[in-house]
Amino acid sequence: MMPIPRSEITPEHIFLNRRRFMIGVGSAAGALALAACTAPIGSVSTGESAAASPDATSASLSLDGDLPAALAYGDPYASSTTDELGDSLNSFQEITNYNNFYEFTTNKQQVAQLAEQFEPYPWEVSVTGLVKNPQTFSLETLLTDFPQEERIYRLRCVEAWSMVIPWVGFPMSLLLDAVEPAAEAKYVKFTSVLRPEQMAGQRNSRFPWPYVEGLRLDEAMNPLAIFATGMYGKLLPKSNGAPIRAVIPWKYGFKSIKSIVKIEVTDIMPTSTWTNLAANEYGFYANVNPTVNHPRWSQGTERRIGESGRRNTLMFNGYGDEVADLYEGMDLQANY
Ligand SMILES: Nc1nc2c(c(=O)[nH]1)N[C@H]1C(S)=C(S)[C@@H](COP(=O)(O)O)O[C@H]1N2
Ligand SMILES: [Mo]
Repeated sequence: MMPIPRSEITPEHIFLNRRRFMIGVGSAAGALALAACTAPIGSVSTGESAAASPDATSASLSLDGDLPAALAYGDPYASSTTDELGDSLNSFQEITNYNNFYEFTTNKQQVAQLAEQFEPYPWEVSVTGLVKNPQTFSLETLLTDFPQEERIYRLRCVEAWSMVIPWVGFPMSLLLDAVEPAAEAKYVKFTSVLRPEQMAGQRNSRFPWPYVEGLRLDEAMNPLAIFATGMYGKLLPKSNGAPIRAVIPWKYGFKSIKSIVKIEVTDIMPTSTWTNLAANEYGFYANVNPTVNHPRWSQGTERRIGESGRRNTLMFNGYGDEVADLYEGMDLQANY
């Protein structure tokens, strides 16, 4: 186990990474094109909101062109070449060609190809349960009503590989605030899309579809928890959970559920797909923790994709300053 020097994870550095993007003025027309998936997206450009970031420089992202072009690989944009620890970003190519997305296949290198037939537009996310203001959000509403910003995060898979990924998205807390959780709300349950006709892996009954996940409400409200709508300045690629997925950077990757269609606020601890499959191996919390090994392998080190050799795994994946207080007084060995 490696202690994390406080100096290495100053919140300032993280905040500097939180460059904001705004969907441009052309977004109304663009969003309609997005929904219909028939017309060019027009000028859906994400220009920076100067007020939003202390280090704002002029950088503009262009999602101009037809939807397929907007999603096409090439010209990936990120505000920095590293995360706040100085670790290099993984390339767009790496991030989109080494995926866990069992709805398509268990072969990480074949997800991208099999996901081509998936149609993420139009899209809606319903938010219900113990809330005062249940709502169904269209993708264009999610993109335009919530401020989109860049978050460069490490992603640590429970299988002991990792990447550094420049997401674009917005805090989960903003969406939850919008639906106004009731006083008795304690947890949030997420459900992925069920579309076996477009998702080859869902025709495999080895797994209980749809994929589900959950968080404690206070975990979901933590400022680091986001819904990602993009990556490298582009709309979220299909292989990474288009058009909207969770990213909870201090937890093992399986908690970061992809292609979300349903969010339910509840007072009952939700189960999750991986807990259902093997509760002794994958618990509800799944916080990255180098001192709690998986029953079948060590969690002390990890392989950063693109690097040879191994790195030490950091407690809470290096985000302890921001999330450790969520677990104060808890036995993290028992609550794995
Ligand atoms: N719906 C769904 N979400 C999912 C998965 C999945 O198979 N289905 N895999 C999880 C796992 S194990 C990991 S490590 C991350 C991988 O995200 P990435 O492919 O964007 O790197 O997605 C998570 N979210
Ligand atoms: Mo994973």
